[in-house]
Amino acid sequence: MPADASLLARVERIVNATPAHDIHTHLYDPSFGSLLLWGIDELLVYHYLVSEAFRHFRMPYESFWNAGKPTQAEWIWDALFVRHSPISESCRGVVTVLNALGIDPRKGDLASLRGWFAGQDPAAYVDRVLGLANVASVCMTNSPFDDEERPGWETGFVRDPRFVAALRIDPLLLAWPSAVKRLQAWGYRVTGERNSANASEVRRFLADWTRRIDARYCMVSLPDDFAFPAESDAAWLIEHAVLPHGREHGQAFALMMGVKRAVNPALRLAGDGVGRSNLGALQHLCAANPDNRFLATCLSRENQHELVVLARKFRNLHPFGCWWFTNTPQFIAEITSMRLELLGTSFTPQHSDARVLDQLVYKWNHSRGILARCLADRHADLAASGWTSTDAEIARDARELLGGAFATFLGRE
Ligand code: FIX
Ligand code: ZN
Repeated sequence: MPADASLLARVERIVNATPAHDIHTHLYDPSFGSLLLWGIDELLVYHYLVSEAFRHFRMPYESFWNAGKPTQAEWIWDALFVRHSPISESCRGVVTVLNALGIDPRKGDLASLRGWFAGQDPAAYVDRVLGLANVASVCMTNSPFDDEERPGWETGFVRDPRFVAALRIDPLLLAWPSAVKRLQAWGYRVTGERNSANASEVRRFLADWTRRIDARYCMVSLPDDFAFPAESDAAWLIEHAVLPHGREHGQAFALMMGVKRAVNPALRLAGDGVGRSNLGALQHLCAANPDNRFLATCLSRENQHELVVLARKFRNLHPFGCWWFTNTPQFIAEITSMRLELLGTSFTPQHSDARVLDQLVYKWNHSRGILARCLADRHADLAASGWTSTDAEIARDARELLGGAFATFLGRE
């Protein structure tokens, strides 16, 4: 039942005051310099906005890509904020960010917004954004296959403890023949054959990178047609390298399921789509590997109920996030309520997937509001059944949902 205004206000106060641990982003430790994106131009050229702006653009795709970032940002601002109301979730996000920073987006133009951001000190701005978002830690997505990122890890740097690492291995699992060449160049004795020598070298690679970056978990995003067991490189590598590595290092494996990469390649990063996954693959992984821990999020709305039911059957499975195309108020509310009703607080309702630092502010502001409403409604139902919750109990729920249950699942309380 919908919570009354006073219960809702209590839960909102508690949820807003509880720091969140953001378990999946595309942000970087500030030591990576320009890899950590921030500011108005980056907010505007976010790939979510690029695909929305192309709903209005008439220009050829290449004209957009050939223009510099400032021009792209101006075109997007004009199409989505000037010529139309910014009512989509990603457009509203930019408005929420500006508002939280004390900027009225309706006063002044893009030039004045740029002037404001240009005046910010990057280090102080990181503190300010994390403070406004009430985010205690940010998990990065760290790929040894990323040529811009890898040198930073190889050289080493003083870590910002708020930015924790996750080992991303899409190219290893989804493009094995090319990954073999890269691993060879880095000194791993792989040939590409599916044999134990190759599996053990891949495990050595995973172990080296796990130690180098102190990876909290290992992760991959998978296409909608991912199958397991299967006669595929990915299935073989998961079974013979990733899962043994996970058992040896006590490391969870995160599967982000259901992305159809490059449905429209002309849109580049904005061109990925969604497909319904076969969660039988995840069921098999969880059932056959009780000593491994799995984190999972699904991109397709149609997979959400099945994922929650699977988590009721397998305690080695932890659902997380409302990912990308499900990160809209309506779907967040639907998915979060369903998870609360079927799993209690033993899941992680949200991750931001932020690519631009400032987005933490809107992603967490919007998500917290919905989470508070869903949680308040559960406590209203509970009260109607005869159990009145205390503030301390609601605060415990909030801590679990905003990172506590995740840490427990990973064994890192
Ligand atoms: O695979 C992923 O981690 C996805 O989140 C990204 O590839 C995607 O581009 C994104 O930013 C979604 O929010
Ligand atoms: Zn992501």
